[in-house]
Amino acid sequence: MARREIEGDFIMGWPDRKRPELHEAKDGQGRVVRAAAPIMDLQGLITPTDLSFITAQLDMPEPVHPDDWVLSIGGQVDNPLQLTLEDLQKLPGRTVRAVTECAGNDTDFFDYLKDGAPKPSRFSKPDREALAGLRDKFSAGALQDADLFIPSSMMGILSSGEFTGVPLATVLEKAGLNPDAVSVRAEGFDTGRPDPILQYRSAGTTDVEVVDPGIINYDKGLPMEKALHPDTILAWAQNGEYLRHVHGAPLRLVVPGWSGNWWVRWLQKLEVMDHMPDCYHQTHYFVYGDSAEDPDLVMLTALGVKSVITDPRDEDSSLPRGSHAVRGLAWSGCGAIERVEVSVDGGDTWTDAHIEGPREKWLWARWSYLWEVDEPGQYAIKARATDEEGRTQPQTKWNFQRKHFDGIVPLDIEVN
Ligand SMILES: Nc1nc2c(c(=O)[nH]1)N[C@H]1C(S)=C(S)[C@@H](COP(=O)(O)O)O[C@H]1N2
Ligand SMILES: [Mo]
Repeated sequence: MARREIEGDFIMGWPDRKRPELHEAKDGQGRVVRAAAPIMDLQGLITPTDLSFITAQLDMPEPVHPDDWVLSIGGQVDNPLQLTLEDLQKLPGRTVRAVTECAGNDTDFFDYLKDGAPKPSRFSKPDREALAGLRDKFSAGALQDADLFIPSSMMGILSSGEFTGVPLATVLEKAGLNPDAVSVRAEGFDTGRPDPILQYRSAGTTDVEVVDPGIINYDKGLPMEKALHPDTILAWAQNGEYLRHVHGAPLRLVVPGWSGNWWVRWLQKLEVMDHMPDCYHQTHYFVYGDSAEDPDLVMLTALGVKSVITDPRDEDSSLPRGSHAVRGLAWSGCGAIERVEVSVDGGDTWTDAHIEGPREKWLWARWSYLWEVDEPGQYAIKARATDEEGRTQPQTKWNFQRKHFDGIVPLDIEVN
């Protein structure tokens, strides 16, 4: 085989192969405010920080220098506290490796599986024209920034990382929890007025009633059981470095297994409560049900269980007969991946794939399957993951905000 010349990027002055890129959107001042991670092009288990996804529900706040920052802890506690970053770093720390997946990641696959809508591509770059179309369609027009987009395909709104900080439980213990404490309201210092276009985009229609809470701070009321889990941490670092502003510096919540919206960034306040607070992003958005009027509407919490085929790809269009590695990722909101099965006949028969170690509780695992194919033809390859709790993909039904997609998406490939 002819050797391909190295062409692409210069890294540290040396020519190198083409590196995956963040699919990013900038505001009018050239600052990155949204980004999709190129997860299909990555290797290993930890997403490089430069390639991690970014999303925000409200306006991006101005950065706060850690020296000018304190975290206040109050509410149903014996000793309300004001802690600096230094104070937090004097407590016994912890590092957690976990997948962060936005509740809206892969949302368009719901329509593909349910209504036979065109198959979305996990590779499509965020599309400015599509956003302009969305603006027209929903005519909410409230996106403040002309250069802002919502990734049209809502793909790649996930990444994984190694987060370092201190367990939230340790801080709560220090403050002395009252016996009637049931939740911890975590508040960020970002503010804004929720843009109805996000709700319309989620529901795929303007025909949903959208509550206007006015200008709010981003907040979530974490139920006490999850708040006290030792892996729920207040993190100041990601992948071996202090947090970047876009990821919530100086301090963010890391809530392994639960969708990204729980991972409150830019923390300024923890309020222990004797009830579940009525947070907009918990009781109106990031809720699960058949419609906004569903009497059984519940807040979204743990992710389902999910696999993605990274090789081969729909885009490969055709492969020669022979042996091919089918490879991918699998993860769950409820623990380590126990099993991944692969079908090369559209789901009639399934074979176990090899799960590559390590299998960690909150992280994704890589898996692979050697596909020997002698017959030319059209193939649909599927992967199906099961976690250590015995939950098999998919766990999540269609829901009106189309959140937590974990369906089985066939890979269509021609062999000749
Ligand atoms: N304060 C604050 N925290 C927030 C948000 C926000 O808008 N404000 N967005 C949430 C959502 S919906 C997601 S998916 C994650 C995204 O985290 P990242 O941008 O660091 O990847 O942050 C969460 N934490
Ligand atoms: Mo999200």
